[in-house]
Amino acid sequence: MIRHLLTLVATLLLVGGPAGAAAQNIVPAVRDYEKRNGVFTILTTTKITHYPELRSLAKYLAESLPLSLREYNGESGGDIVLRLNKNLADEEYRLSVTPEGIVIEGGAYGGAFNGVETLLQLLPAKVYSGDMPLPVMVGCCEVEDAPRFTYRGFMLDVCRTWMTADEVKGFISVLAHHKINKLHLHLSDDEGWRVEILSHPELAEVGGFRGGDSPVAAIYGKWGERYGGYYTQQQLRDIVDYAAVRNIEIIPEIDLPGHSRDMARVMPEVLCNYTPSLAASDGYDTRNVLCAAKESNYALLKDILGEIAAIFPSRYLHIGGDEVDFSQWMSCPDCKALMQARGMSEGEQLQAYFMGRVAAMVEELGKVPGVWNEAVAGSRFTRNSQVYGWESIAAARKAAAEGYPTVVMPGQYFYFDMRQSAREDGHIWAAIFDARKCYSFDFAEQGFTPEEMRSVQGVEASFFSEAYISHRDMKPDYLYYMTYPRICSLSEIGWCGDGRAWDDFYGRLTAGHYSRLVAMGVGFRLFPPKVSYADGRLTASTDDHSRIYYTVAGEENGTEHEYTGPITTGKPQLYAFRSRFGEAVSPEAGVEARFRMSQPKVTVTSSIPPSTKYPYTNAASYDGRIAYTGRTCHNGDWVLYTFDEPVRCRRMEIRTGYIQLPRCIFEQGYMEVSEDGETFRRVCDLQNGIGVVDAPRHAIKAVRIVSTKDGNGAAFVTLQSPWVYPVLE
Ligand code: TNX
Repeated sequence: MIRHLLTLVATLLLVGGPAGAAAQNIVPAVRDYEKRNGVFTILTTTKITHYPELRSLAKYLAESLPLSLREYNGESGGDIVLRLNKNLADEEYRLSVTPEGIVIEGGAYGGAFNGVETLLQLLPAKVYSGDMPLPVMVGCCEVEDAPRFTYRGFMLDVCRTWMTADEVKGFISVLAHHKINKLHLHLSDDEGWRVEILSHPELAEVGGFRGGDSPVAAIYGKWGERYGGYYTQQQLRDIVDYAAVRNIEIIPEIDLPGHSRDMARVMPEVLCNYTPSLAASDGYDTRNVLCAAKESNYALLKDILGEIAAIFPSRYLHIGGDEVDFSQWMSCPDCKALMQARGMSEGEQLQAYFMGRVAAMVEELGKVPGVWNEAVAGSRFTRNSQVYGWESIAAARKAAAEGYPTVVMPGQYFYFDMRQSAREDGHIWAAIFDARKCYSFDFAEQGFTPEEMRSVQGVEASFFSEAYISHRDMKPDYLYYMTYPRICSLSEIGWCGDGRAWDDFYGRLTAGHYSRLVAMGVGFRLFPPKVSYADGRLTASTDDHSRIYYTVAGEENGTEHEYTGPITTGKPQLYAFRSRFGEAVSPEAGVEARFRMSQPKVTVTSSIPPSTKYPYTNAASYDGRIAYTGRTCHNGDWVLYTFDEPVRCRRMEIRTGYIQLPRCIFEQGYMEVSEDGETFRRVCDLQNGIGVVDAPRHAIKAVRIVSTKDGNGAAFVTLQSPWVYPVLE
């Protein structure tokens, strides 16, 4: 008994009081939380008592709380009880913690699941690391809660970057803790086909791989090797089951009729009956649109979609419809004849025809077609489809106004492949935004009318993975860094919507939720520390319980020191700060001068003639600081950068390829520097088309990169002006 008491006291000390005190830190926030007096103590002998329909939920809970299960027989004293209550909406739940026990009631499985997730958040964060010490106390409370939207989704692109079934499951498990209930799986795209199709096995067996000996050329990294993978139908069923236990519905997407280059490389007969010239397409094979006039294509899609529908029990089957390039249809004799016969003049109309026929197949399979907003841009093909509004807020509103059930996901708030601040990794086409800006998304402020809101099913964020592939080896946490805590913001918008101020949310995140993410093993992004410099003192601070570290320019190996108080220095630009919390890390922060780049005058010459549109002269004036070569590179080709004046710097990078999407690069090669412009010294091999010289001892007069490989899959190479990091002194 005494031992028992001691353990209790120890647990109490460990978690700093009854765990119910953390209720304010629930993410997403609960609708009603009432604190009551007393605690319930979960002992090793406590049982999880459940309705027969909730057996898999009870097992799920037992993975976090190692308790034995028992089927409900009307008695419940001393237990954690999982029940259904038909008076509640499906995803609604009540959670009651009294000194006698814990009762979770859900309208349906999903409701009970949501209650279980809230219960986990009432426990110490350790519960997420799978070794929860018992006994543990839970503060008494009454919770009543229900989601704002029935659709709280996330889209994962497993095509551009291949993720194994286990990686997908790992990702699902964290989504589930945020009460996200849909995972939209982007299973086909130009660079990969990821689902086994028994009636056409070559789609996955050949099209699941790119590069190497595959007919599918690589565009986004791993250029030189055969790369990829696919899920067997069995693996997908297993993922579906795994997700279902976690109240997540998997919505499969086959992206049609565009984004189908991979399919077209495996089955060239799906293309239009004419061969467009590739000369105008930068060497990138743009023939990625299925011919709309070939009956054989509809037969093929019927086979494919039939199998997809059988694998995924979801109500929805997403058939894509984004970014269709109509130029091939417009030059195809068969498409032209079809358009003429049906009195069409625009590409949109033919797209509506195509999507309409495919949507009808989906409906015949008993499902609701999901489509990207472009699919309904022109003529409407069917009301019975769910529209994913991604291009803009206007596009999402338009679909909603027209009465389509609409999932709202404008890129500038919900595309988590976007950069989180100016100097970090990621795309920029939609915006640069962090979890705070994502959280600020407000339907009313964005002009959604009450009428439009009736069509809004919910929200979805996405992770498109073009850039992931080139970061993954060096940054294993990239996916989680890009998506958390932005998914926390998404989950709250979807769960309880606007009206709660950022400060309240941020308080819950940092005081409670960050620790949960750490216990889940998520390497997420912290907000950067605030840095200021005044009166010779350099100060860094955070308000998220993280620790701050700093490096000093010029110190060997970039040693990290822990920051413990203001640094007295006349050279604040030497210091870079970063905060850390578990595996989580912030981007670097410091005084502005720390990050300034110099732009010395430079002349670019090359063994490759320049493109006429973006020649080497005045490269610096191009948006994105890019010039193009006039052809692809050959083995031995070189580009020479000669500076007007020798450049002293702490680091110089020569980058080929476009920022973040290194496609048109020197795929293999090396970099040389010269102090006099005549004798060159080899300094490194290029990696991902980038060469780096760190801490050069002398001023650099010229740099040269040399290709050691023919071609790069594109018709040219893009060149960025040198990235010159000035000496900090
Ligand atoms: C647009 S979102 C796309 C994707 C890209 C993404 C990159 C959508 C329907 N199409 O093909 O991967 O941007 O952010």
